[in-house]
Amino acid sequence: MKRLSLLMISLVFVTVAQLSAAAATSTLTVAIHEQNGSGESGTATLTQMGADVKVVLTIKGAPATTPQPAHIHDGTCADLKGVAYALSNVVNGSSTTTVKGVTIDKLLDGKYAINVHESAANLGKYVACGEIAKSAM
Ligand SMILES: [Cu+2]
Repeated sequence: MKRLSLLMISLVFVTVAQLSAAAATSTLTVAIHEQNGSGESGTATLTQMGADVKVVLTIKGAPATTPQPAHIHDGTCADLKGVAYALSNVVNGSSTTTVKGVTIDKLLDGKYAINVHESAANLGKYVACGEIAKSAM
């Protein structure tokens, strides 16, 4: 009986330790991979800013003058669904957006992918994509 209560106490300690380890994610870097031979790849850096998430895309190989639409989509890069959150166009390889009313943890809990399209005129061609996940880098 004494052994059992010791076991129970240690289980409680382990649970408390795990809860404190599950603090809100404050920053996350997502690798953005080339798609369709575009030569474009880079990173998305997500930073929790109060109730909003700042998303900074840094893409190498992007055209200097053609703005490239970017979004956070539902789904995965292999199976992209609708747009969940719009991002600012990538211009000369960079894009910064404040996505209102979301947390990095909410994004991590779901299935979301950040993708970049070739141009507004050619949205159907995807040039780069990365899934929002802890193991993304
Ligand atoms: Cu998109």
